[in-house]
Amino acid sequence: MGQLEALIFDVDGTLAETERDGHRIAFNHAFNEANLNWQWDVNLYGELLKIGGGKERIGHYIKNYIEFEPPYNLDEFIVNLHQSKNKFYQELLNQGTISLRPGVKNLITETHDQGIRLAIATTSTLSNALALLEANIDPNYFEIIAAGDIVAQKKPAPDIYLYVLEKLNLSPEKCVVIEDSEAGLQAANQAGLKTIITVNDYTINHNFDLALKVINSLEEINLSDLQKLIS
Ligand code: XBP
Ligand code: MG
Repeated sequence: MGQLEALIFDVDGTLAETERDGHRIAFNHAFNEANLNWQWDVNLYGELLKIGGGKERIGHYIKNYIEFEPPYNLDEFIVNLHQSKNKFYQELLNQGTISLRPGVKNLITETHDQGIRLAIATTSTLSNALALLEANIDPNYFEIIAAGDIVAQKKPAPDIYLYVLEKLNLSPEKCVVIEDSEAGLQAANQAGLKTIITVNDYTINHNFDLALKVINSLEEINLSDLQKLIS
């Protein structure tokens, strides 16, 4: 019989719908500010989301979608563009335009109040993940906030989940992951973790065969359901 000791949350798409009206808009602002005539519309952004990580996503776009000569070193150019995008993204969050998905706050609060440990495992940049939390919920609820470049390889590689497990000093069967995407599910699965999927518009057609359960929002589940699912 397994006993739930920690809940590990993905960020983008899971805690909040940050992509379409958050990161995407911020990327477009950054392109505009850099005098680039690139525009990522909702459909194109859905395709680009296959690549996790903002810097990696810009690099993938430059390589596969357009003809482009960077004005200086490409890696530096991408880092600068990504920093500008993150500034716009955090401005959006500070304006309070992006709230948590239904059921998220209740589940996190319940978990915290029951003394079960909480962690974050995200592909996003740490400052972006923190800005989302700070605008919506106490970041101190999370014992570990593992983000972005802290590991060598982003999701679907398992690195970020293995890192969290190491920091929590727990074996995977004591934990449940909450994710929204196939890449996130693959990452968690390869780390030996059981995963609940909360789908959104961008991920509804992903393959979730490996998930413990697929739901439309965290309103459909509570802590005792999660405890039963892993016992
Ligand atoms: C989602 C991502 C991120 C965001 C953009 O991560 O792939 O890259 O789209 O954030 P997750 P950054 O679902 O694992 O939270 O620009 O900060 O990378
Ligand atoms: Mg996600």
